[in-house]
Amino acid sequence: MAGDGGEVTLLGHWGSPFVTRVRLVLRLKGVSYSYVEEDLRSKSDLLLRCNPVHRSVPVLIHDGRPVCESRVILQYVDEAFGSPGDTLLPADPHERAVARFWAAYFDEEMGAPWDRALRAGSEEERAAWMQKVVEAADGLERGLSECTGGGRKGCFFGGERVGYVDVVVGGVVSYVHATARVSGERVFQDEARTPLLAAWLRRFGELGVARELLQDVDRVVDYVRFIHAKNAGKAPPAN
Ligand SMILES: N[C@@H](CCC(=O)N[C@@H](CS)C(=O)NCC(=O)O)C(=O)O
Repeated sequence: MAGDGGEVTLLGHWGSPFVTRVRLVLRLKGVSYSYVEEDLRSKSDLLLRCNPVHRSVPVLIHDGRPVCESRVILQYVDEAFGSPGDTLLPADPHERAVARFWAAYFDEEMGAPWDRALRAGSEEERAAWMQKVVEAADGLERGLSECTGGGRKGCFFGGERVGYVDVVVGGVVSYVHATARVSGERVFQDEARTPLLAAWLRRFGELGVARELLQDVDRVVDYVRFIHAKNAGKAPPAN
């Protein structure tokens, strides 16, 4: 039964989209867990012991054994909890490979440049990285179309229900809205350019699990402005 089989602890940080995706999967799989908020400027000994290689959150500790890297954690939770027939990743090996492909695409082609944009030292540099994110959304639109038969099988990457890729992408939803407010880039929100992603964004945001767990957008807006100012060498606004 979900949640059975040992104590579960998640080391996280409220602003991290990688942590958000883990919180989403734990809730979707019905796993009870304790949450420990990390100060990333002064990491705990527990975090450094559990993730000595990357020293990053999220880390999931199950029965004393750490699992690191968010996509690895999602797959671990999917396999270790819940009933075997009720997984986020599809049962069919080819469909599973397709889901893993698009999850990796999202992290590499969208998440990585988005992070560079967040930490850019100038407005020009930030805009150039965001342009890469917006362009990569065209590829993700293709992925959503592939996973849903052009939208005929449902609006999520998992079809009618949320699957692995939805959780991976779902971690950034508050950043999508915060980015639109801070710098005007409408990632996923362009109905003409990425209609399936625009519908995905609306439907995902309406899910109970998303309403409950996604970060407050106002708080993310302040956080994004704080990081922009810090990296531009200006005195950051009070956070
Ligand atoms: N590839 C990692 C990325 C995790 C990551 O970048 N976490 C950030 C927070 S969003 C972190 O802990 N950074 C450590 C630091 O700031 O020193 C994953 O998927 O878990």
